[in-house]
Amino acid sequence: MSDSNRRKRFVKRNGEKGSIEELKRGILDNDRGQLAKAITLIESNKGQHYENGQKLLQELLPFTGNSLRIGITGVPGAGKSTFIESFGEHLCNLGYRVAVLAIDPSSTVSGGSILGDKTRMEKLARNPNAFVRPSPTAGTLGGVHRKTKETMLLCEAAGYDIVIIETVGVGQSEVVVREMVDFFLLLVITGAGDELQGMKKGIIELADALVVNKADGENQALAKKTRRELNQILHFLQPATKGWSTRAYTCSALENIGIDKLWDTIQRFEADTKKSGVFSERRMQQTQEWFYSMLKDRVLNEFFQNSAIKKELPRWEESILNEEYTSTKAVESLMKIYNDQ
Ligand SMILES: Nc1nc2c(ncn2[C@@H]2O[C@H](COP(=O)(O)OP(=O)(O)O)[C@@H](O)[C@H]2O)c(=O)[nH]1
Ligand SMILES: [Mg+2]
Repeated sequence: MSDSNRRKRFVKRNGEKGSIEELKRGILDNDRGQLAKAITLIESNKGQHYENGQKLLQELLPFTGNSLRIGITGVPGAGKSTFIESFGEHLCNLGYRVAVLAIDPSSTVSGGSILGDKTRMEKLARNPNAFVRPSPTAGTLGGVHRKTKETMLLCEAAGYDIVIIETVGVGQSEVVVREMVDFFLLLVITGAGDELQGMKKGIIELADALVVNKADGENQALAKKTRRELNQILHFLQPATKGWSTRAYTCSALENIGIDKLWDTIQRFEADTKKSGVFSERRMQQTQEWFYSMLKDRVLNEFFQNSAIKKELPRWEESILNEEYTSTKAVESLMKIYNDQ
C-alpha cells in the first residue's frame, strides 16, 4: 500500500472518529461554528455524513431535553419572523440563550420559499446569545422534519435554553411541529372576519395561545375585537394541553408591545404543566410517537423500494382494478412475495 493510501485509510478510520469527538466537544463548549457543522451533517443525505451525524447525536443524547421548546405558526405575512425577532431579543435580554429553527414546507415542495428573506432574522442572528438556522431545503417533508427535530436536539446539547421553531400554517407541517414542542403559539392577524371563519378549527385546537399580531396604530381596536371573538370561539373548543386554558392575546411584534406579557404566560404554562406532570407526559408521548413514525417510514420505504415488489405491484394493482382479485387477496399475495425473498 502506498503512503498516500495508508494516510487516506488512517484519516478515514481515525480522522472521522476524531472529528466526531471534536464536534461533540465543540458543541458542549457552545462553539457555534461546530454546532453549524454538526447540523450540516444531520441535514446531509450522503451515507457517511448521515452516519456520522447519527453517531454524534447518539453521543449527545444525554445532554438533550433541557430546553423549553416553542412552536410558532401562522399564515404567511402574519408576522412570525418579526415576532420571533422581538421575542428572541426579549429572551436574550433576560439572559436566556435562544435557538431559532425554521421549517418552510414550500421550499421542499416547490423549490421556492414563502418564508422569504426575513427567515434569516438578521438582527437576532447577530446576538451572541442567539442561534438562527433556516430550514433545510432538500428532501421530502418527512426528511425535513427529522432534520429539524435532530437539529433541535443538537441545540439543546449546545446549551440553548429556549428553542423556537417557526413554520408556515398552510398544511401538515404545523401538526408535526406541534408534536415536537411543549408550547404551540398561533399568530393571527385582524381584518379577518372571513379568515376567522375560514381558519381551520383544527389548527386552533393545536394552540396553547392565539396571538393577534399587528395590534398597533389604527389597527388596535380591531385587534382587540378579534381577540374577543377568538376567546369566544376558544370557549367551545378542546384545549390543546390538559389543565391549561388556551386564550387569545394581542401584541405588536413591530413595536414590541405585549411580548413581555406573552412570555409571562408561557412561563406560567411551563410551571403549571411541570407541576401537574403534563409537561413530561407530553415529552414521553412525543418521543414514543416519533419513534413509531420513524419506524413506519422506514418499513414502508423498504417495502416499496423492494425490487420484487416494484416489479409485481403494477400487475396486482391492475388486477384489482379489473376486478379479477379483491384488494385483500392482492395485499396478501404481495406480502407473500415480500416475505418469501
Ligand atoms: N404594523 C405591523 N406590521 C408588522 C408587525 N409584525 C410584522 N409586520 C409586518 O408584516 C409583514 C410580514 O412580516 P413577517 O415577519 O415577514 O411575516 P411572516 O411571513 O409571518 O414571517 C412585514 O412587512 C412586517 O414588517 C406588527 O406587529 N405590526
Ligand atoms: Mg417568516
